[in-house]
Amino acid sequence: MTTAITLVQGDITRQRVDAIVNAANSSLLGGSGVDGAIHRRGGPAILRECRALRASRYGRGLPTGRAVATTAGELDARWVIHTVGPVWSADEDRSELLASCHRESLRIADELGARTVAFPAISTGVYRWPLQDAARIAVTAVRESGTRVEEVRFVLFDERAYAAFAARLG
Ligand code: AR6
Repeated sequence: MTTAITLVQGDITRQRVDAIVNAANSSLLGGSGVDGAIHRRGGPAILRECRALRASRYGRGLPTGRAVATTAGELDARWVIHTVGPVWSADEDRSELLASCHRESLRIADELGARTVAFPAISTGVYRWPLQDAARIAVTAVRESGTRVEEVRFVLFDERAYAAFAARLG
């Protein structure tokens, strides 16, 4: 089955999808950017599950490039899939970790049976990944994932991010 890749400019917390991907950090305990917005709008149930994950499977935190699901709380979705993007580095090529965030998030989505999944532009905010390059890595990883998800929706916060993804999709 082919996965439709769609683009929307807007706020990921306003999307109605089966799963919303969060650009989290290893602590899973919240942050700024998308992470802050998801916890604010999703309410305390998400953080409760994140704390439980830290107390069990992920005592040392969620490693970069991996993904884990929790409830979506009050968001219009069933799950939030938390993934940890790599911090951009000019000296070291961390592209494989950014691709892994997309693959692992979709693997979890497949396990859950999610059919629609919204992704932010992982690592392009606080973690400073250049947008064009992040768009290339994200779109390629989704295309090559073999996921059963029917729609992968990239939700881009501003015009610049939208343009970078639109250029990549052609
Ligand atoms: N909806 C969609 N996209 C958004 C939203 C939103 N509500 N808010 C911001 N963006 P960032 P990162 C865009 O910084 O670079 C957090 O503190 C934003 O414009 O959220 O992966 C975590 O806890 C940018 O294009 O994530 C980590 O510590 C993109 O989302 C760290 O930041 C990603 O920006 C992760 O950094």
